[in-house]
Order: sequence, then C-alpha cells, then structure tokens
Amino acid sequence: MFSGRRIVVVVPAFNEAQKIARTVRSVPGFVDHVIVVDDSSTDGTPRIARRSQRRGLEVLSHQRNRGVGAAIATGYARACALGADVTAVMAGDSQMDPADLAALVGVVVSGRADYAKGNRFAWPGVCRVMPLHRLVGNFVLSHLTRLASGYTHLFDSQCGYTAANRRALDAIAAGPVFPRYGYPNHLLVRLAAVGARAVDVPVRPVYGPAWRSGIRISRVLVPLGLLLVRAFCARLRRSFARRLWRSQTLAELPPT
Ligand SMILES: Nc1nc2c(ncn2[C@@H]2O[C@H](COP(=O)(O)OP(=O)(O)O)[C@@H](O)[C@H]2O)c(=O)[nH]1
Ligand SMILES: [Mg+2]
Repeated sequence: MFSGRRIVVVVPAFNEAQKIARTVRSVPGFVDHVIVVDDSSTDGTPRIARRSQRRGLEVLSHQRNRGVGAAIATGYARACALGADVTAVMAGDSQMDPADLAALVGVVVSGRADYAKGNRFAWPGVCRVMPLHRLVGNFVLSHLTRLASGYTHLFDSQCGYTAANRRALDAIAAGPVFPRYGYPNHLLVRLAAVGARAVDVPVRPVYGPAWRSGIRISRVLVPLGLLLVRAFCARLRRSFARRLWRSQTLAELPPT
C-alpha cells in the first residue's frame, strides 16, 4: 500500500533468466502485487521468476510470443481485476531503478496526474550513460510523439517506466495496444485523445556493462512511423472539429 492505495507492478519479461529474480526482489515493499508477464521464454524465465517468492507475486505466460506491448496489456487487465489503484510498469531486465518508483507512483496517488512516465533526459549526465544511438533515436521519436499526441510538455517517449491510475488504464484498454516496441508511443497517443493528464518524472538511466536490447529498429520503424502519422492526422481532425463546433456555437448566439 502507498498512502492507503493498492499498488501493482507489471513486469514484462522475455528471456530474462539472468535478471528476472533480481528485478522481482528489488520491487519496493509498498507494492502489493507483482505480475510478471512472460512471453514463451525459452530460458526458464517464468520458473526462475516464481522461485523469487516475493509477496503478492504472480507469473502469467502467453502461449506464444506476442510482444512487450501485448504483455503489458495482459498485466494491466490482471491489475484491474486485482483492484489496483495505481499500476506501474518495470522492465524485467533491472533497467529501472526501484528507487524512482515512489516518485512515479506518488504523482498519481496525489491526483496530480493520471499517468506518470519516466524521463531519463531530466537526469544529469544522461549523455554519458545512454548509448549515442539511443539518445538520437529517442530524441527524434520524442519529438514525433509530441506532435502526434499533443503532449508537448513530455519527453523521452521511449521510457517504459510508468505509473497509471484506473482512468488511464480504462482509456488504454479501450482498444488493442501496439503489441511490440512502439507501445509507449501508442499509449501516449491514446491517453492524449481522452484528455488524460500525463506528466514526466525524472528517473535514472540504467545501462550496465552487460546491457542488451531486443529492439530491432528496422522492424519497428515502419509500423511505428505509420502509427504516429495516423495519430497526428486524427489529432488535426479533432482540433478542426472542435474549432468548427465553437464557431457554429458562437454564430448561433443572439447578438449582444
Ligand atoms: N513479455 C514480453 N516482454 C518483452 C518482450 N520483448 C521485450 N520484453 C521485455 O521488455 C523489457 C524491455 O525490453 P528491452 O529489449 O530491454 O528494451 P529496451 O530496454 O527499451 O532496450 C525487458 O524486460 C524485456 O524482457 C516480449 O516479446 N514479451
Ligand atoms: Mg532493457
């Protein structure tokens, strides 16, 4: 519990046998439930996760690999069923500092936001820690996601360290989520469309010597680019419809 609220952490994990136990054990004590969502890992990830024996731990497995976005959607659905007030996401590879979780959850619990996400660019020295190609890719995608969503106050769109309240989860669950690595961008676009309040919280970038990533940019680029273009067009349509409605309403008012 955190200020009397039920907190759930969703941990997507694919072939994380080396790191999943450490990740699960590192989740702060105020978290009531930890849901690991495995995706047909071939290295024993779910078995090792179960052995961590953390209080409130559940391990779910997809029958076939469906992607990190789909795994998070599965975790969100389970969190709702468990009556979560706030649901956070932490990667299964220990790349998210547990010390930052209270700040993310706190912003949502206090009612200042429906959705809080990490911003590693707000961390001093990020340029020394994050690999150059990641800095550049993230910079470009963050700007495109700002345009597509209208959340011009947010940055680091690719940071998956997040906390969401029930309103945000309901908005996310309104349709299928981008199943693979473009999911953080898709969630922001969907939340913006319903007027959810989203904020950035500074979090520490973690890139150890054994750092690796499953992202294959060549596979993500086209579908993610299309998603952002479509979202941008939908935002323009919404804004146009709003302006039209406003001008018609003004025209119908009697002259003063
Ligand atoms: N369930 C599930 N988790 C995944 C999948 N792909 C990646 N993940 C997990 O998502 C988290 C982030 O993935 P990673 O490749 O490290 O991305 P990066 O940290 O942004 O470079 C890690 O915990 C992965 O194990 C997947 O297909 N299914
Ligand atoms: Mg990672």
